[in-house]
Amino acid sequence: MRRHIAIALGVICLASLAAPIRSHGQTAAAGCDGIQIALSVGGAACIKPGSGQSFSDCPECPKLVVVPAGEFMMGAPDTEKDRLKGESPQRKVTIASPFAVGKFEVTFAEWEACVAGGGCTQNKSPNDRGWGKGTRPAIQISWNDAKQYAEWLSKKTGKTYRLLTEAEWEYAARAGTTTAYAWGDEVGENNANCRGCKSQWEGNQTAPAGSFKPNAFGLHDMHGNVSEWVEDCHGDYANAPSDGSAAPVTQGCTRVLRGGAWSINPKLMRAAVRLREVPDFRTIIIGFRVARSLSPAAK
Ligand SMILES: [Ca+2]
Repeated sequence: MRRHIAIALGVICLASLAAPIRSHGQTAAAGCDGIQIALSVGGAACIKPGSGQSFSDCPECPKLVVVPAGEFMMGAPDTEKDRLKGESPQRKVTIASPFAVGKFEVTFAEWEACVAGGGCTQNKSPNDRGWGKGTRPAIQISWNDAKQYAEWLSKKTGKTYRLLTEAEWEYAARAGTTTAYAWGDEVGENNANCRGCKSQWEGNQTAPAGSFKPNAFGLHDMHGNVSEWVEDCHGDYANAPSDGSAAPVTQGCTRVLRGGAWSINPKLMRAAVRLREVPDFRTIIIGFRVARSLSPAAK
């Protein structure tokens, strides 16, 4: 017997997990036209990559969408206005398997669940500046703090939660586009939260997660709101990996931040922009989102 429960854009299929393994590493199940994802709470979600359908492993876990496998040109083309030195040379990057990505930046409510659950011991009460917590993205989060959250979530769910690699982040942010922003080459009006994005939060504070339209993969706030830590140490692109993996760890590594933020101008909110900071740095424009691996080997 199979029951379908509509959750947000997605459909959770409580079906048998006894299914053959597909060559790309996900399980297939009769009646599921996407990927059958075993959930921490039991049962499974049937999700079509790239559809924007979402699932989560537990009520307090982040909502996730599934990004499809594919390839893209990482970095800014020579013709891109406002391109910065570290954004080239462009190179083709292949993402071999679908993976799950937080639909939103990790929120204060999700952060507080981690603290209450005994994780996130390094940063038990990040200051919200009086803007409100709940569905606003957690701020004042260091790279080390973000790693502790992913570690707690992995332990809680038995699944592999982690930061996105830098290549995965740009692939997910572009969502098939080649323009400066996922919606085009101009920042436009009310497409995101930045200083110059013409939204109601205009350069003053964070917006509640999901206040703007999602990109083609169903992801919100990849551009703007809070700048997001990714896994990689910052390095130049000349010898960077082309398989979607993180750049090698270097001595004195600074970690990459992506997507710009509420107080940052549009030029630094482009999909190709790379900022960096030391891993224990916390500030009011920095947060993060998580990824979840989907291959059976990684749970
Ligand atoms: Ca963001």
